[in-house]
Amino acid sequence: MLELLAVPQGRNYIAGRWVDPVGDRMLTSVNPATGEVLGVAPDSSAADVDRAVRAAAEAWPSWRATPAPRRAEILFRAAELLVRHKEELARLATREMGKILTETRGDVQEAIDMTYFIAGEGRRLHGYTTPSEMPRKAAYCVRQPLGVVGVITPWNFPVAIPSWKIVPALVCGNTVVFKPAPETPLSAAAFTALLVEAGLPPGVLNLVTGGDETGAALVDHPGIALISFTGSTDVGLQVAARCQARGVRVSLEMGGKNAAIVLDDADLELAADALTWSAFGTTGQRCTACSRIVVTPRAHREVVERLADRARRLRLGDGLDPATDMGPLVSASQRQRVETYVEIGRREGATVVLGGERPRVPGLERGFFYAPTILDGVTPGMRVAQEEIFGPVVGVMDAASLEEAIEIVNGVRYGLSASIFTRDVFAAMRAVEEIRTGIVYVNHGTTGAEVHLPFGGTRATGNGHREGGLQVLDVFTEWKSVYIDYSGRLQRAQIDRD
Ligand code: UN1
Repeated sequence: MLELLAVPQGRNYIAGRWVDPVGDRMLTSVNPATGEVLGVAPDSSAADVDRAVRAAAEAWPSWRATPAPRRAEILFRAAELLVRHKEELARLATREMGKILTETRGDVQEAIDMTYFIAGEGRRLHGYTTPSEMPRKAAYCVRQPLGVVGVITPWNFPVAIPSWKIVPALVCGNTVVFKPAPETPLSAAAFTALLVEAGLPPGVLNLVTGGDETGAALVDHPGIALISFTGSTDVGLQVAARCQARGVRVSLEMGGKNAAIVLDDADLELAADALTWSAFGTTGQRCTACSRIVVTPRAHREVVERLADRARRLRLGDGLDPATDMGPLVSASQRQRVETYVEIGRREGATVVLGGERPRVPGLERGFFYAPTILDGVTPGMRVAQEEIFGPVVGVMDAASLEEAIEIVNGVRYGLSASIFTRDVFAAMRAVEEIRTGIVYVNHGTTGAEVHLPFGGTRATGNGHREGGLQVLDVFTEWKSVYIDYSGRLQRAQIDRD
C-alpha cells in the first residue's frame, strides 16, 4: 500500500469514507510471480454497489455545478500526487499483476499524462456557436455531463486504464463508481486514495471492489447513466446487451488480434527489436500486443531467427528484480488459457519454434510463468490466427505480397492495432490506408499508443467509441443545443423563411 497515504485494507471507498462491505466475502490479492498474499479487498455485493451508486448520485448536483476549471484544479493536483507517488504505485502494481517495474512505471506515467492532458479540458470543453437560420436568434451547443458513470477496468493496466475513464468522466462533471478487476484491487484502492487526496468531494469517486457479480450489479443498477468497460469480448458483449436493453449508454474496449507486416525491404533489426517488445512486453497481456507477424517470403527466415534470438534471451522472473525482462502471467487461469491455445496451435499444424512450455528455471515454480513462444507456419484459418490469446505467444504467417498481407491483417473480427515495417513509402501509405484498425504504426510495433490521440478499435474490438484524445469527451458527455430568440416575435424554423 502507499506508505504516505493510509489506505485501509478490506474496505470500499464510498461517500468520502473507507467503509466495510455489507457482507464478509473478501478477494485475495496474490503476487503472480511468487504466490505471496498481498492483502484482501471486499468482494462486494449488490448492496455495496447500491450504496456507492446512491452516494455518487447524491454528489452529482454539486459536482455538476462546480465550474469545470475548478474540477480540473483538483485533477491537476491528482496528477502531481501521481508524480510524487509514481514509484510506490508502480511497485505495488508490479507486485499485484506481475509486469516488470519499468512497465508499471510506464503504466503510472500514462495515468499522469492522461490526467494532465484531460484536466486541461477544464478550461476548454469546447462547444461551438453557429449562425441561426432566423434573424435575431443565437444558436450554440455545449457539452453536458451524464450523471453517475460506472467504470469497469481490467488488471493489465491497473492504473492507466482507470485513469483513461475516471479522469475524463470527472472533468466533464460526472460522478463515478469504479469497479476494478478482482486481480488488482489494491492498486485500484491506492489510485482512488490519490485522487481523493487531491481534494475530490465525498461521493464524487467511489470504489467498490469485486468480481463478476459486483460488476453485474453495477451494470444493472438503475442509477447508472453510462458504463465504460475495458476487458474481454465475452464479458463486454454481455455488458452491452444488458445496458442496451435498458437504454443505458455503454462504451466498450475489448479484444484484439493485432498484426505486424514485415516486408522484404524492412530494417529487420528494427523489426525484430520492436516485435520482441510488442509480442512479449507485458508478457503479451496488452490489448495492443502483437500476436501475428505477417512476413513476405524473403524476410521470413530472418525475421523468425532474429525474433527467436531475442526472445530466447529474455530473462523471466519477479518484475521487481531489475534483471527481469518478462514477468509471469497474471493468474493460473490465464496461464491455462495460454497453454490451451498453444496446444490448439500445435494440433492445427503450427510449428513451435521457441517456448511452448513453462520455463524450466529454478525459483519460478511458484509463479504463473510461461516461456515466450513463437509459432511458425500459422495460416489465416487457424484458431491461433483468429482468437485473442492474451499471453506471450506470437504466430508467424506467410504472405506472397503486400496485398495478401493486408488481407490477412484485416481478416479477423478485431480491429485494434496493426503495423508495417518497410522502407518503401508507397507500401507504407497503402497499408495505412487499407488496414481497418483503430491504430496503425509504421516501422514500430503494435503497442505504445499516446494518450492525446484517440485509442480504440474497429469492429469487434469496440462499439465505435474512443478513449484518449479529445474524442473521449464524447463518451462522457452529451450535447445540448441552445437557441435564444431575441426577435420578440414568433419565428418558426424551416417555415417562416421570408
Ligand atoms: C491495453 O492493453 O489495453 O498502446 C492498453 C499501448 C498502451 C496501452 C495499452 N499505451 O500499448
